[in-house]
Amino acid sequence: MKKSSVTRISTIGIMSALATGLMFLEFPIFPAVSFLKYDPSDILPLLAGFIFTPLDGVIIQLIKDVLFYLLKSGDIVGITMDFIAGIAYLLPVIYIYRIRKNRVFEILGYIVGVLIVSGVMVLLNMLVVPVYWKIPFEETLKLLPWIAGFNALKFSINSVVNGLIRPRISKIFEN
Ligand code: RBF
Repeated sequence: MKKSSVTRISTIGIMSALATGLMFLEFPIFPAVSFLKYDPSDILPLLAGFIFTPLDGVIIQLIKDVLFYLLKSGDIVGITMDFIAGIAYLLPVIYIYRIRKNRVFEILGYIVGVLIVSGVMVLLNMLVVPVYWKIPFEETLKLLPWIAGFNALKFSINSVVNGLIRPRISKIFEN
């Protein structure tokens, strides 16, 4: 299949719809931070970033978050955090892969992406959680390892799944 603009735009549409549906599968991982929920939807923006451009990945992340906000969550803070996390992971992964398009740089990208998103989201949660849950900063600090662990786990799972399916999916779009 050629990467024409028709292919690109229709694929972005299908991937956004699929990602929105996948987000409904969300579930908490750690009881201490049950407001952090895992869902596999971020894999689709990531795939699009690999197949097309990083901007296409960002567009799918945005569409699925806006749709999920409207259809289910209604929580602007939660959906914004999900969006920022998705982007903080996707951009390093894709840009590192673009330096050399091989398996080594792909895996290096996953590792750096997981480290960056975990660091960014820990810092962001330290600012947001005290206001969102109206708890003192010292209480929030106790959640730090869980928040770091959640993000590391969520994006490691996504990395492994993406690493397994991306080569097959990318092949469909080669001409
Ligand atoms: N999602 C993440 O992937 N990483 C986070 O660090 C993260 N922090 C959040 C903090 C708060 C206070 C809230 C409300 C949500 C956060 N989310 C985060 C999003 C959450 O896991 C879920 O996707 C959304 O709340 C949509 O249900």
